[in-house]
Amino acid sequence: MLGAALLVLAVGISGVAATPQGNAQGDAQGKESPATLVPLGQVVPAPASVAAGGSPYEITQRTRIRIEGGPRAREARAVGRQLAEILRPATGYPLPVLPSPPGPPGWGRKDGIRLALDPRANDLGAEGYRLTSSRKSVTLTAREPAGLFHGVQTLRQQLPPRIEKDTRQRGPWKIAGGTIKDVPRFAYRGAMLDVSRHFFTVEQVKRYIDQLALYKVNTLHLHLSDDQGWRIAIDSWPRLATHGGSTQVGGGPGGYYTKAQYKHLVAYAASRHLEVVPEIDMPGHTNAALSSYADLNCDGVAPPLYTGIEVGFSSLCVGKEITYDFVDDVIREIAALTPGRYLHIGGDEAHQTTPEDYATFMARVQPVVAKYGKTVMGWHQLAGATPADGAVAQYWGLDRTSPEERAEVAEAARNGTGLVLSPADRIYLDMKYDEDTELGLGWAGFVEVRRSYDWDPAEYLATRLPGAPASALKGVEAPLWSETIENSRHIEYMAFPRLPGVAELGWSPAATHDWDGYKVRLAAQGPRWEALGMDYYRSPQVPWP
Ligand code: TNX
Repeated sequence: MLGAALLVLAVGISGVAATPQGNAQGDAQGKESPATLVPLGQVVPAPASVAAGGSPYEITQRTRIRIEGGPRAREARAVGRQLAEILRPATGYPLPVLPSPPGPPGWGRKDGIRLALDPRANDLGAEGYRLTSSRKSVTLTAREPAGLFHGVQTLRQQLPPRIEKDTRQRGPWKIAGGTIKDVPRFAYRGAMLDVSRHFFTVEQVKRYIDQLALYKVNTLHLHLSDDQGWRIAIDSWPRLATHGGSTQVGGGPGGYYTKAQYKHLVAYAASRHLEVVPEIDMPGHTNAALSSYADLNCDGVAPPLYTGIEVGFSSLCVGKEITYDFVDDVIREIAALTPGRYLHIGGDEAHQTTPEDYATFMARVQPVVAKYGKTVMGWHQLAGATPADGAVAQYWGLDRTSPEERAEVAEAARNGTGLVLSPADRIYLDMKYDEDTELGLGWAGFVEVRRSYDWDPAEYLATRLPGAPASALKGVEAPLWSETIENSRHIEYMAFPRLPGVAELGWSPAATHDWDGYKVRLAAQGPRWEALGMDYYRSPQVPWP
């Protein structure tokens, strides 16, 4: 409530304060004025609280980025450098990153942009930050580097969209005055990319990571194996990648990540404060593995590689011991590449497996994940077996999902299984926006921008999964399945503008939820995506400038 009141107040005040400089909608002619001042807090996701007021801060030729990191100065400096790299191309300013104090003579200690790590700032938690902006300085404070990084994303959105360009642009570069205090609603804010149906290169995945980071998404779930392709090198079973990864939907060449490439991706994500959750989908969705090793098949015959888009036809052989040798090797090697907590074992659409076999399989496989120090994640069908202690189930149901299936998930949640919500008819980024969308699938219905944003995770839990305790809810994740998605342009067209809405559902307090306000903040992102060279769907529901 307080958050909402502050936000309303903030919009009111900054609206007035912004008048002399123009506002986010541009000048009287409707063109973007170079003096545009983004009202404080008019960013995505909406901050928890905003108190706008006072003079703006202007970044100039003389602005310094000062680091106060104490014993963690190195981590704070890394975020400071990232900020400088964002701001330098368009401003053309040197923006040195300096320790503070003392700094070079002639510069007041408090001038410039300050990034401060404060170990006592427990109110900011693991990811929160405080941003204060006034005539002399902008200060970002956080307890953890992730908080500083998220604060940098806010600061970036407070500047005009052309700050994102890689060539010098006209200033001035002003940040509205006031204070933002911001902490996330949920700890798990994810996006999933299916690199199996179509393979995406390291560069393409890094591009998506950067786009996710801009909206404070902190988890990248990589769907690394499916019927159409196995995308990660496993030393003890080399044909998984070399054969199983050799093609993709439509019959193109496919591909896979070497361990060095995968480690590089994980490190790149970590530098943007995202944790990678690797998924090896089992026992179904395994044709690429079954095709690579005949012994994994119950009949000992390897099927051909598959390049279509059907689901539910493959299964590991639950009754064979070699299956569990395979699973142990794969999980061991992937766990060794994974600094994050979770290892996702899929478990969806195992239509060739009896419920008994499914339960047997999961009872043997889940302890292997624990043995290698990881926590089980699975699609919500895992609730049909007995989820391991601390497991997290990813709910991808929709309004027509049966009451029995929901009850099973709710019961697992009562027994301690965590839940991440990915309702297919709300936040599956591969669903078409409407009947004219060329990319994507339609099995969960059309999902326009408003539909993907305009729901509440806690209310969803209470109404769709009654009996599941609110404490089970870890957050939300937007999956992007890639049956029809072949390149970065396709990823961007389907993810934007829906992904920022999911990010906001994960980050912003429920009190800020408001489609009419959101669509205006979202619209202001369009020019930013254009400046970044991104594609997006020009939804008629959004008042693009
Ligand atoms: C269902 S969601 C699947 C995927 C498909 C997706 C297409 C889930 C756990 N399984 O295998 O790619 O639909 O939307």
